[in-house]
Amino acid sequence: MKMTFRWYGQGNDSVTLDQVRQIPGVEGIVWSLHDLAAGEEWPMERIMAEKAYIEKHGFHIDVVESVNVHEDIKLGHPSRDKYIENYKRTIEKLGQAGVKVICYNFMPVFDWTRTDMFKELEDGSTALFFEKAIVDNIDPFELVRRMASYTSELTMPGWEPERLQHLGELFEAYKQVSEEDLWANLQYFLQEIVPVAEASGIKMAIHPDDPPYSIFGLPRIITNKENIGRMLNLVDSPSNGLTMCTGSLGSSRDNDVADIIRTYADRIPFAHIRNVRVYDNGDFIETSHRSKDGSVDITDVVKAYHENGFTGYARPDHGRHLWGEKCRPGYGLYDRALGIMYLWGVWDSLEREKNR
Ligand code: DNO
Ligand code: MN
Repeated sequence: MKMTFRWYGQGNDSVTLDQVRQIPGVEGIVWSLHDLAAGEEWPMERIMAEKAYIEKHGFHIDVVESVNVHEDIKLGHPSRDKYIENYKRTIEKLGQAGVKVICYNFMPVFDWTRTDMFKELEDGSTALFFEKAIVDNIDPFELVRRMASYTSELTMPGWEPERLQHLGELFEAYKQVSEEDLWANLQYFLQEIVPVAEASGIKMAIHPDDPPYSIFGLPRIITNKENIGRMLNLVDSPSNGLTMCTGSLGSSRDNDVADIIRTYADRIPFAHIRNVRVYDNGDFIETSHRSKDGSVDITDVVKAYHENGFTGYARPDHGRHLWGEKCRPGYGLYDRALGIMYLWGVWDSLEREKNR
């Protein structure tokens, strides 16, 4: 397991790389060019500048999260071919720069969805929260206004203002797109890009939908074990893989995340490990990594990776906001650092057992 940490770039993150350096066992920075719009071809100079900055601080740049997919690709519009060409060129350039894994998602309109970014937990810390009744009862415009009220300083990936400007048109367009259409559009995309990824030494790793079910009537397909199997079979190649996110899949009680890991271990180049507490009414809140604190058995998750000899990349994904830290929602320093130490604690004990 190669430990990494997501970082949003200089001047765009409350955390510095010198701070990340002090978290035990972190070798790589998970990065992106966050100011570029979905569908744009990434300029080589920008890639090389980011690489130089991250490497100067002693980290590798093996994992990019995300290269976002333009909505026209997900919608299957004729203009998709132009955006797929740009995507291919970006994959090639990232391969030349030494990148090994590209995380992306195929969620229509919204990336991850929450109703509250700073919901208080029993211990006084705050965390990302999803109240199902709110999402079931408000319209998407209201949700966007709610999310936007948290984004004053740093824009949140997945909730970029330019993407959301066209919300009305997007919802109109997706009325024509069924789940099966979305599958066909994903297949078209993968058949085009996976050969380019193979030739570039890159593994594509799709991120599951968060939460893993339809919201606002939009189709969502990367939601459970069966659908992940279907996705992997669309193009049967090691370069067509999964970002296994325990928090996203774990926010539905129907998913047994450790079982999903055991089933698809050889197709998981990138692990997002975090815990989430799911309530009977479908609400969920992000918690500490500790198994006891949430509904996901993180100890068993790490065990599932360990018994499969996992050599891929992992990151703690989101954390709570602790000790008054001012940071991007879910992306503070402290709780992610604590999470990493929990993951190493479990991993190192398993290593010790194995070598006994
Ligand atoms: C939530 C996060 C996601 C992820 C994107 C990747 O679990 O990991 O928001 O960054 O979906 O495209
Ligand atoms: Mn994730």
